[in-house]
Amino acid sequence: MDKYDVISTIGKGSFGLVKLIKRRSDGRTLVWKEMNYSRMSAREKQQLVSEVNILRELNHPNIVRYYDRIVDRKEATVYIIMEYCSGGDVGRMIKKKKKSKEYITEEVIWKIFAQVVSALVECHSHKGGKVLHRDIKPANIFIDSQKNIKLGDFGLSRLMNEDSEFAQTHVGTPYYMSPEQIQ
Ligand code: 430
Repeated sequence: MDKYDVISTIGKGSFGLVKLIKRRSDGRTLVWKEMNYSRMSAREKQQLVSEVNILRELNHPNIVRYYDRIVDRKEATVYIIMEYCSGGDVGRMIKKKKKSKEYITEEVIWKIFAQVVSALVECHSHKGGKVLHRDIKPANIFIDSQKNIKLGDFGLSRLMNEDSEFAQTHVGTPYYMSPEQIQ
């Protein structure tokens, strides 16, 4: 924990807080997702462990980079340290554009689409089992300072390998569910 300085809070959710932090060793700006696991069920804890394990293996320019995790047993809190995407998420970008009655250009839409597809190719060809994201939506697509697109939030993702059954549970956000999930 003393390797980082907390700068501010950037977001809140049912999971906990997301904070902007600075790594002391090199001054690099990153974020951490703070999650208290004291009231989580065994299943939710397992999901959290699996999210971290999936994230740390995915190393791709269009996937939010995982750096480290800290477990504070006394506070029953895990901190997942990730890349900072200063452009925020595409969900917010759409809302802002709508409010100011601006269009997103077709060029930008294609750029976002192509980079999300690159991220998916990486997930689906992951050695050691395909990673299914299962919740792709504008709010889970982030933009970095150089306008690169990064797929994030693998909280609902599943690893599929020879010994896993096909995931049959219904998760995700209904608007963005794939036809095979709807089926
Ligand atoms: C739950 C949280 O998840 C996030 C947030 C990420 N993030 C990285 N840089 C950011 C800059 C601004 C806002 C969010 C940023 S990456 C990430 C993830 N799980 O991969 C999240 C998700 C969607 C929208 C907002 C948030 C947040 F506000 F809580 F951070």
